[in-house]
Amino acid sequence: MNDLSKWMGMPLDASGHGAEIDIMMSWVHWLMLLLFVIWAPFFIYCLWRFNAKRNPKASYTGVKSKLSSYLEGGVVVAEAVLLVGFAFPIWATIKNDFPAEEESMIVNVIAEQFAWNVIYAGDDGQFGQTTLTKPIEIDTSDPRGDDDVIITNTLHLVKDKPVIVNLTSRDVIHSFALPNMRVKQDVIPGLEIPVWFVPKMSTSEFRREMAKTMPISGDQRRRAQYPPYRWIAMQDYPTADGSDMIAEEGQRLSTRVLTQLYEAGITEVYAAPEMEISCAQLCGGAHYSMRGTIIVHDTQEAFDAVLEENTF
Ligand SMILES: [Cu+2]
Repeated sequence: MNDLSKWMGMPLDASGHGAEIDIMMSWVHWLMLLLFVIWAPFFIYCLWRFNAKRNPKASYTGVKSKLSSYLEGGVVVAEAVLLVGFAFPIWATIKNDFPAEEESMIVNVIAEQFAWNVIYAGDDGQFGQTTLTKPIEIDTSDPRGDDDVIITNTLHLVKDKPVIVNLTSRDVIHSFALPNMRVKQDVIPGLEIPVWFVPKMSTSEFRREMAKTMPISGDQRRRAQYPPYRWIAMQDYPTADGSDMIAEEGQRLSTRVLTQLYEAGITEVYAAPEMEISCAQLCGGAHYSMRGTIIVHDTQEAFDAVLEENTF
C-alpha cells in the first residue's frame, strides 16, 4: 500500500532517497484513485438525475446540504497533508542537506548538444578550466586540471558513496535525468546547479535484478531503438562451432551484434538494461540521442581503475 512503484511502472529505485519519493507518489495516486472512484460515478449519476426530461423546470434554489463543502474541505486537508507532511520534508532534505564534501564524490557535468561531459577532479580534488572546443577538453594551461579526467556520457560512481554533481551547460537548457536515482534537474547555461544522491545499488546488482530473456526477431533487430539496444548480454554467446564469441557477458548489444546473433540462429538473448542518464528537456534536433549510462562500481578500487584507464 505504501509503495506502488512497481504497479505504476516506475524505474527500479537504486538511490538512497528514492523510497521516500516513491512512497509520496504512491499516496498521491491513492488519493487520486479515491477521488476518481467517488467522483466519476457521481458525475454519471448527476447526468441522469438532472437531465432535462426529468427536470423540465430548473430549480432556482439548488443544493441546500453542506455535505459537498465538507467533502471539498476533506480533499483540501488530504492534499495539504501530502504537501506539508511528505513533499516539503523530502524536498528540504534533497535541496538543503547536502552530504559532507570530504565524504562525497564530486563530479562536474557540462551538458552540450548532444552529450554529457562528466569531469572528475583527480587526486588533487580540484577542477581545472575546460576548453570551449567541441567536444570539451581539459585546458592544459591550467595546472589544477593536470589530473582531471573527462568521460563522455558515462557517470562512474561507487556504491553507497554520496555523489554531488555540479551541473552546467555550454549551449542550451538541458535536463539531467537519472530515473533510477530519482534525480531530475534542469541544466542552465551560465548557472552551476548542484544535485546529490547516494547510489544504493551497484550496476551488477541492478543488472541481475533487471535481467530477462528478450526475443530478437528479423524486423526488430534492424531498428536502432529496439529495446536491447543499450542492453547488456548477461551470458556468453559463442558461435555455433564454439570457435569464436558473438557476444560476451557484459557486452553491449548493439544492432550489429543483434544481427549477428539472429543470423547465428539465436532468437532470444538473456540481457539487462543499463541505468540511464537521459536529457529530459527538448534541446534540439538530436535531443533523443542525448543518453548516457551510470555505472555504479561495487568498490572504490574498481572506480579508481576506471579513472586510471581514462587518464592520458
Ligand atoms: Cu539535452
